[in-house]
Amino acid sequence: MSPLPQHADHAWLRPDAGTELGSRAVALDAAGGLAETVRAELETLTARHGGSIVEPADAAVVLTTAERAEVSADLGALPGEGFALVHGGGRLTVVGSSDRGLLYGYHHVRRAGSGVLDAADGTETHAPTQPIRMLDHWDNVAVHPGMGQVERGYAGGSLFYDNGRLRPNLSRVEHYARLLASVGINRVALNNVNVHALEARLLTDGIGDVVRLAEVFRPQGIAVYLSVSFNSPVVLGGLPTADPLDESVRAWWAGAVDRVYDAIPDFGGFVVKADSEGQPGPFGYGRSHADGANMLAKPLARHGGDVFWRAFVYNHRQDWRDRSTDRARAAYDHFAPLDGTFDDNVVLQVKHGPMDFQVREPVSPVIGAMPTTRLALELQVTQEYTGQQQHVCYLAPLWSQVLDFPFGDDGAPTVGDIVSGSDDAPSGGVVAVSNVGGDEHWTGHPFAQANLYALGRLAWDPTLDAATILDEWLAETYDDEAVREAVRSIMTGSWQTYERYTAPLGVGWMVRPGRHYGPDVDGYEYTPWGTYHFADRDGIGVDRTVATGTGYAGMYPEPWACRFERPETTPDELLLFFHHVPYTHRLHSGTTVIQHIYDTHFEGVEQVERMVATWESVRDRAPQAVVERVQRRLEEQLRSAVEWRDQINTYFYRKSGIPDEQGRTIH
Ligand code: GCW
Repeated sequence: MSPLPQHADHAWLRPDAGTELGSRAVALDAAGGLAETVRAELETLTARHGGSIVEPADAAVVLTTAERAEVSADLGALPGEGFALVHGGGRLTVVGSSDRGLLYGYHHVRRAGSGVLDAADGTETHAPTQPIRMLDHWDNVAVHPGMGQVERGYAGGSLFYDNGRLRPNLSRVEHYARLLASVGINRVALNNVNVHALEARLLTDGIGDVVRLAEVFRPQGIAVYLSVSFNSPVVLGGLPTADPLDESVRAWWAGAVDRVYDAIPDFGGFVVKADSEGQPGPFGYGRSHADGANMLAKPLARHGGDVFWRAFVYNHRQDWRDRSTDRARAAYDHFAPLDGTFDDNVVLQVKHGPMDFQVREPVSPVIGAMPTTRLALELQVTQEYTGQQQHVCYLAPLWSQVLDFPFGDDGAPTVGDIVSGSDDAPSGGVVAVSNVGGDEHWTGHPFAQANLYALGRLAWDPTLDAATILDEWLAETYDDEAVREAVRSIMTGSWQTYERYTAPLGVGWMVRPGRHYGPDVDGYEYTPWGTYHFADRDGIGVDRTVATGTGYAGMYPEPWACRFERPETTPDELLLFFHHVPYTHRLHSGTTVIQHIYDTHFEGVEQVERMVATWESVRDRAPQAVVERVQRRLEEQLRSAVEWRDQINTYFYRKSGIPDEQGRTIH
């Protein structure tokens, strides 16, 4: 058993922050489990900062719920999970729609400080846009050969499990649950969607571990989910089949679900990766994904649970010679025809792009094609393809761009609107793969904490600005203004910096196969994974047009289908995703594709050099453990960026024979 380091790093819940609220006379008038959580938070905060907990009549700040609130303002019906801030009568009253809304209101006021505490008389209400704000953990109970314990985990082992068992001491999970609640996360899935033999048993004889984790997450308003194997009736139940239309299979699932709810009455439900990358699924029995998902949905519905069914289904045994198969089409081809056939408690969980969390992809067309299905947007906080928490890469601008994408002309519903639900399809919400682990800084790179923070804030309100979220996180995480300024300058634009020195113009991949770190331009080119760039001596890119390519561009509604069909109307950053063009093709920016490749790769490295210098300038001011960790990671980022620059530039120089206009060194 390897004990976890205790959390000297509290991430954005620094004990010395929250002074404004913590130094006042505060009252709590509310009942319910989450109100008790708020009470414990207030006791700690006021004890630390010299405030006190008093009767409501004596309080400067009263925290209460709608049913008890004594305020003159007419609050109407507060939205579920929402809260109102009522300034009047010489005090601030924080009114939660329920104890859950109160918990979120508490964190809002703690975070905002005097700007909110001392605001002028008046009332404002806050509520999440997305009712579903969920993190998926890709944690395995045991360490798996070649993959480590957490699949695509870059922050040490699992926070939950060690050496094949649940950790006896869950105090770090308690702090993690607080961190999540403070940014509004309300659901977590506890185990990897690739469900191995030991992990499959969490559903049955391992349920005791799930009970214990549910006890830790419950006080923070977070429901727990399990990833389950579609073949559970076979591997756990000993049945000869897992056919979703077989009565004995349905009965097995009904019994399994009932037993889970006996143990955990507020259990959230299941996450399922089926018929994908070797996981079993309904195709194995000649059934559709709606048959599979609905079979699980029925027994869960009796208890109020949901199925999150993943749309990440594609052929990973493709023949690279076959130009008619396009992995980008797969989720749409499989799922769009099933619109309207899923049960009400099935949420189809769709990755934000059609491929796989590349640094730049178009938005998945599935999200615009299933108006009567509950859709969740799946994002990846863990930086699998964006530097693996060795590189600084602040992802909120990428996520904002996805959430703001309109499926139609300006004014059409955006991705954020669609997943927040409609009358035809209630919310599916925002689901993201977590980036935490047992690491003393939680996320490997201390600055990667900002991505987790931003994910919660954007799920709560997709219209929040990435720069504002960064400022909030900085204010909560570092107390020194010079450090904040340095980190702000390092992180702002870091997503584009990463894009500059890696694969160009939306073409994606070019990473080392399997590990997905570092450059390998042709690493995936002749593999079965369906991830090709087709570079030859004349040009590069994937022809996904309707006219001459795979037809993928036609899966979008107008104006996008027409725009993506022609290089002239495709945004530069996605050019090579949609088109195969000559190296001499001129971009909207005025430069040629080949010169763009050279320029961005030199610039990207220069930007990382500036990051290193900026961090050096505050090395005496930030916490020492953070200084050293960040410095080591920046050194690795610079080494890796140089490697990317040189391999990419050399590769394309050799292919094209076209020299750099500026005559810089290309090897
Ligand atoms: O990006 C790929 C990863 C796999 C992952 C898969 C998925 C959990 O490389 O490690 O498996 O996506 O999302 O299911």
